[in-house]
Amino acid sequence: MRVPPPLPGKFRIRRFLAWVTAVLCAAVLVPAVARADNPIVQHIYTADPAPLVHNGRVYLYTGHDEDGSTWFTMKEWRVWSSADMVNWTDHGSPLNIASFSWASADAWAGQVIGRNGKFYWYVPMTVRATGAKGIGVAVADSPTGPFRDAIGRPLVSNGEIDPTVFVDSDGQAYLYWGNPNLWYVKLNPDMISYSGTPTKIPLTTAGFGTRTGDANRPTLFEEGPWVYKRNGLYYNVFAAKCCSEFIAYSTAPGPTGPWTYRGTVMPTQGSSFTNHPGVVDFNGGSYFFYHNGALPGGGGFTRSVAVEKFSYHADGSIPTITMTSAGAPQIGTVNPYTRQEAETIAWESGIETEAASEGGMDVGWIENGDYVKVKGVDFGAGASSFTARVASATSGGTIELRLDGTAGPVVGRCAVPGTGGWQTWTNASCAVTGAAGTHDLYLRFTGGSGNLFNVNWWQFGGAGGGTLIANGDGESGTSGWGVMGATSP
Ligand code: FUB
Repeated sequence: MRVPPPLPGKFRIRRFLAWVTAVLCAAVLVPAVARADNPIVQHIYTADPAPLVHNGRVYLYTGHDEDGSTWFTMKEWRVWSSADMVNWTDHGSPLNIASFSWASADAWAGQVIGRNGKFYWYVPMTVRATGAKGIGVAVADSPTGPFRDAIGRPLVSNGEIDPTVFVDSDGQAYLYWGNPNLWYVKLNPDMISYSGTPTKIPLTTAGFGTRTGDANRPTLFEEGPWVYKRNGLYYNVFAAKCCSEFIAYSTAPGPTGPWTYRGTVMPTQGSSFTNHPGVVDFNGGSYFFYHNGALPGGGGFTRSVAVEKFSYHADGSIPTITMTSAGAPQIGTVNPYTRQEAETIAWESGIETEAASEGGMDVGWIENGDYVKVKGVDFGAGASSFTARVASATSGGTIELRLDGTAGPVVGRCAVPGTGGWQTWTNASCAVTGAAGTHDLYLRFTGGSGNLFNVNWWQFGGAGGGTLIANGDGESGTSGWGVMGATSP
């Protein structure tokens, strides 16, 4: 049992609640074993998922609910990515309210799409000059950014939110958004301007279901549209009814309708009165992203993004999907003999992440007993060494390498020295025995009191690998994060 440490206010509430949960678990003798992998991110609250498949990875764009929020207090957007749907790399925040000189607040639900070798991120915010909601567009050369305001003003601003973007097979791009209405406009090929004027999609009960009890909103459509095409059928998956919301969908023979209501995708569940859909196909499977309030301290304004795998019915209809704490199954295994980012995580306890001076992110704010779980690591015939890139402004500590649980067998203990600074990096290495075959790897951190050290990346050496190589990495966006068995869609 550990007393929650003093922390900047930003982290205090969530970590205190995590500590309370840990104490309660200990009190009822819950064993320290492998655990669920949903929600996807545990070290911050995330909301409004928008997945994008690119070059064999799923990039996940989310909002960020501030700790202790009592409103949708959201200042930045975040990027995560995975090649196996269970271990997610934290790419930090390449876009925030300050990226848009004309915006004042509310980094709410957006979506990213790739086109012409660039990535366009459509996001709703409050327009400072009017106080109304508008939608901005940011552009980047990589899915992880950096993103910059593409036009220096709102692309559209009619007081409504939640853009979704879709490029049809004939090359015509559409931007849809709305709450309480549902709008679309045809984007030009440059993706940062449009032709014609924003048009309202008729919200009929045939198209979007029947809501009872709200004379102002006769249909179920509330917000958060997610539009895509599959096998010639156009889908609009959306947050329905308020409040609490559930996820419903409609289909159409064309991008602008006519829409037919098709029913529930995900019932109201999960301790958050909003939900928000994101749907992709990846590596031969279909995945539904959503959010809930499942983390300690979670709720309507402290939400977390999660994912489930599903299969369309033969007629193209979407099954009813239920929230789980297990999440999607892993695709392939992780190769420990290539460099892995420390911020590639299936589950963690106690850590935070931050920008690393060497590029990308590192795992920091580590205290005694904190851990990072990496799921499904294939050690092959066996590992013989471990190296981690570490930094410590104090006297360091130890990385325990455990298999299959925080109390699982220790296959190595790596001493981390003080390095003279939290961003003064050195390699710490140690011998490894007993790590062969496929296991969940737990990096469990031990030491004295207070913050111990930071970890930027790690890599094993041994039978399956060789000497340490500094290859590309997940931080750079598209290469090098080795997952054996995974293929591009
Ligand atoms: O996250 C703020 C708002 O809550 C989003 O824009 C809506 O979709 C709802 O999830």
